[in-house]
Amino acid sequence: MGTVTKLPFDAADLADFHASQPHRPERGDIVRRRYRTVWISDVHLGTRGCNADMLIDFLDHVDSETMYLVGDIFDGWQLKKKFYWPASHNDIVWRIMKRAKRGTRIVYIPGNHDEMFRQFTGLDFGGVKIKRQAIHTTADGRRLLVLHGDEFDAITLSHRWLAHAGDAAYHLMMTLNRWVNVYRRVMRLPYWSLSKYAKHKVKNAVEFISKFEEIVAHEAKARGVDGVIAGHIHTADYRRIDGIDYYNDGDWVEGCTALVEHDDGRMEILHWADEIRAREAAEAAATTRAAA
Ligand SMILES: [Mn+2]
Repeated sequence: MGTVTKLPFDAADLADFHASQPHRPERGDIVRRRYRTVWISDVHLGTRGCNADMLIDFLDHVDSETMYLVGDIFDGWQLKKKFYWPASHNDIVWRIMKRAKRGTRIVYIPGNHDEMFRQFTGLDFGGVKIKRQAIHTTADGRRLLVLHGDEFDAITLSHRWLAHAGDAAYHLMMTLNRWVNVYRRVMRLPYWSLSKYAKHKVKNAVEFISKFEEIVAHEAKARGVDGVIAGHIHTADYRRIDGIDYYNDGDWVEGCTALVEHDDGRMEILHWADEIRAREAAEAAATTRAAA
């Protein structure tokens, strides 16, 4: 994977990105919820699978002192095959650069799909620090190792071809997922993840996920930290494994989840489709009350 992937912009221009204008302006009427820390990963910008609208909504409603981008933010593999870059994807980059400018500490840990950023490890693009891994200290004093998680593919997948077969099957699933949700939107049904549903039905996938979680936790234990935060497998989770706190922040392709830390160190997984649903239900109820 040593080939260079062309990005929709020059990486050096990232520092000036906030000076440009977003296609969709930020909502000025929203008081943002504030957390100590936010972790997101597996956004896969540059693919149709990315739920950009949902992530823009999240970024417009949530703020934090620190934000970790835990890899696969861009999908260089797909961009290389077929160039796809809608305005909404630019708007996400713009929002991230803007919050860096406003003073949010942002740490970007590239994954395997955006490994072209790994060559910039140690550099700072307009307040976004690129790191290979990080140690995060929570408000309640726990030391958590933050990494993407593809480091363990050699152990969790016995052969490289299996990873790529998985990649093809995965993109087929994403296409189906998209059509299922176009239909559901037309029918005014809430967002539903086909692949998330399938994953929990398929025994192999369940085994793969738990094996990944155990291996990552094992590595954290060997490193002498209290816990670990990963992405990569698109499965948001919290588990206590062998004395280690294992967290996964999920993804913005299927689950649309983020991991957050409250001011007291308490951690929570936010399911953004559920948050939107609850907000819309509350708004509809308020409208009904106003009309009555
Ligand atoms: Mn990955």
